[in-house]
Amino acid sequence: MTDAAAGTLASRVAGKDTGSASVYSSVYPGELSAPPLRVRLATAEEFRDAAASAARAQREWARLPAPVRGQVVANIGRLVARNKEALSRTVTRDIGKPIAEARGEVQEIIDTCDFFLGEGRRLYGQTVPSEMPDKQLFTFRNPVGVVAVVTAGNFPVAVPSWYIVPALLCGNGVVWKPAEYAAASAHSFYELLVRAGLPEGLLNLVYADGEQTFAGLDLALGEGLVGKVGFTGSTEVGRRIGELCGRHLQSPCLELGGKNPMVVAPSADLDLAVEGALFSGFGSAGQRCTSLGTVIVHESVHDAFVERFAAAVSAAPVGDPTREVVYGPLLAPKFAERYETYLDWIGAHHTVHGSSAVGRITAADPRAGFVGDPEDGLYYHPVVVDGVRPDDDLFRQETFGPIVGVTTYRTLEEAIELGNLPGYGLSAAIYTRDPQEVFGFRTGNGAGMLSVNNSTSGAEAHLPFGGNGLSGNGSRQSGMWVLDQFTRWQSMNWDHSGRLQKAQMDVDHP
Ligand code: UN1
Repeated sequence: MTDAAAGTLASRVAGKDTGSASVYSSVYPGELSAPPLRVRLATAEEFRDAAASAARAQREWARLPAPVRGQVVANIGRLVARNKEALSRTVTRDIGKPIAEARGEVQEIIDTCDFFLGEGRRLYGQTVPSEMPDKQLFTFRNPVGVVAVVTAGNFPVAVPSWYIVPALLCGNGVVWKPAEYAAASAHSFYELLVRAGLPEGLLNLVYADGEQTFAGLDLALGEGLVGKVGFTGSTEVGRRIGELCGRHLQSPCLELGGKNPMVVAPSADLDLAVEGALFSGFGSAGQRCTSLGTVIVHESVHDAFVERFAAAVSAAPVGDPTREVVYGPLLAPKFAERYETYLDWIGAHHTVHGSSAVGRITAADPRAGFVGDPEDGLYYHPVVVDGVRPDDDLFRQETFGPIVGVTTYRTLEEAIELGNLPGYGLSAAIYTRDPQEVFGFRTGNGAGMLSVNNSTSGAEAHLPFGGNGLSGNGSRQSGMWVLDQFTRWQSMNWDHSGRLQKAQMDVDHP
């Protein structure tokens, strides 16, 4: 996109240009020399104003019957389906996600709309028996008001849709702050959302840097403009969001990082496990929150697994994301810096532990990590580090890059303990043919999402998505479970006895 087009985009999405806010230059990570997309960043006050605008529009919106709001969700799904290829290409061209994965991501929006359009006719409350005669109890779901959605750029359209679609369906307004480096994807999705029939001001897209976002959230929460914050991103930022919301007596919906383990048991189909490890370890360059962190392989099959895995990783095509590749460039320079730090660490430690880095890389020199010329784009080699140990940084920290560790275990208990050790709890997988092991793993592993003979990535839109521990505060996105995030229960009792019946006191206890 040219600077001229970018200027138009910036002023359209960030509101009036006061000249006071800074500008972010979003670079296509696959071609660093291409002209950047320039995005004007909002101030904290503008963020608050966007929330206030959503709050004003929300009152009318909430009065629309839920099935009618469901029709708007259906429109969103139809529009996205009609523009699937264009939106997928925008995502690829914006963040370097391989086109096949970008299409999958856009499909995830369509699936989300599919699910929630029906929910408009089902936003059930309950009728509940009373302990007294001639009295009836009810429950209702009320919208929370305005949902502030703050999202990462690795899933720049699907993950935002997990919040925005059900939030709107439930009768809320939305202020959405996407990652600046994924501005083009956010803008394209925003345009489709608005075209689907949302009233003016109900959904506001605001680009802002981290500090202005925090300050803007603080203002909006303080003034009672925001009823829920939904955040997908790093554990570190999630912690700050949690602290901020706590000060305002709110609990956010948090979806944070992961250090997702894959256990490969003695009975596992090793080829299937290798395929799963390649997809979840290196697909999207390991930049999904569900990406594989460590393979925990039984010592009896370790050598066979590592040999096949290293061969598969070495053969994996990396490069131009418009082609059939396992992954393209990293998302943005800050993630490349992080990859290089880990590469340094691997270079300094792997010999100390007597282990070896396999795949395409054995050197400590960060430049050795590049595929092609570093000036071209943020293309990096995949790295498999065999022999990671429980006290290694690489074992405990989310790398958010194309680096996978391998370690061994002897008993299932040990494998479970190793999987839980980093303290995250998003996704975990086991490859086994033994049902006893499946259920032992299920009860022992602390993750919100488990896979059996399948990779750690690839959640479906109608299952609860989310994690525990460092991966989140137990809140769940997707499916019917998310309704509890974007509505608040209200109860009502209706006494038609014509007299004052007192709960607990006017009841005969046999
Ligand atoms: C994320 O990385 O924040 O299950 C979401 C998956 C994808 C969603 C990942 N459907 O890997």
